Amino acid sequence: MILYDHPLSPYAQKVRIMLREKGVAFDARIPDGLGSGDGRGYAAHNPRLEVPALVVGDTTIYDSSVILEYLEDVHPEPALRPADPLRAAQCRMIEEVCDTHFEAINWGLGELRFFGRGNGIAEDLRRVAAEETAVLHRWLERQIDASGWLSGDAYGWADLVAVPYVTMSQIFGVGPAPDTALNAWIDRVMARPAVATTIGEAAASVAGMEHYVGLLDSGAFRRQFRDHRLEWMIRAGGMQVVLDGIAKDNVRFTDLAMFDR
Ligand SMILES: N[C@@H](CCC(=O)N[C@@H](CS)C(=O)NCC(=O)O)C(=O)O
Repeated sequence: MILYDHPLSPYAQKVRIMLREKGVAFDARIPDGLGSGDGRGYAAHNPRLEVPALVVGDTTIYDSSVILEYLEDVHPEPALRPADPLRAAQCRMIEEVCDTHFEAINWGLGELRFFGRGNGIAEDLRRVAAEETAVLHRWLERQIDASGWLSGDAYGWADLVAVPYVTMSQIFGVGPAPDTALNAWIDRVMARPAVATTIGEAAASVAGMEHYVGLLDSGAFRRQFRDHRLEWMIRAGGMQVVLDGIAKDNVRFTDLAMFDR
């Protein structure tokens, strides 16, 4: 199976973890031009020009949540989605909150650190990010079951979809405090080889990202400021970052023309 992804993408990490939990071999590839908005080639797989995308025969499935549901359907063992529909719905809610509100904060921190945005206001944006991350950490902590897992009485869906986001906040220096239940949960989840391998790959890829600072002006990147990410940047006080990015053409929005190919 070919998986178009990037090791630092939390959406891709969700898929890598599930494939590994289910023992499905995959060949991970970074699409040419990822992050540039240039759709020649990769748009045929995913008109949103995003990773992850999983190639299954003649079909490419995109959107990490859709991919996870597909994998659970075709590889039901070991089961990661709880059998109880209510518990499964709770897992999907945790996934939705992490994929939208949590991801947007980490992404904002990445724009500052890896792409050098936020001239003059970077510290203010980082402070907002730290405060908001703490809110979501507290929310996640309240979702932990008496069993110690987010998914109910066993490790599963909600644990594997949340761990890329919480460990990313650790990478950005705003992880949960050592004495918290959420931090203990990270240790528990990281004991899974599928998780440890995937999160290890993400952490190892950070060094490569540090080389991107300064490349924004080269035109190599036109970063995708979409939905929750755009909202976060504006909400946190970074409207000027958006305006500067548009003026310099290193910010882009969804290009619907890609769906017309
Ligand atoms: N809803 C999508 C979001 C995927 C997404 O935003 N991926 C980012 C990487 S974290 C991406 O590929 N962005 C392309 C770009 O920045 O050009 C999913 O769950 O798969």
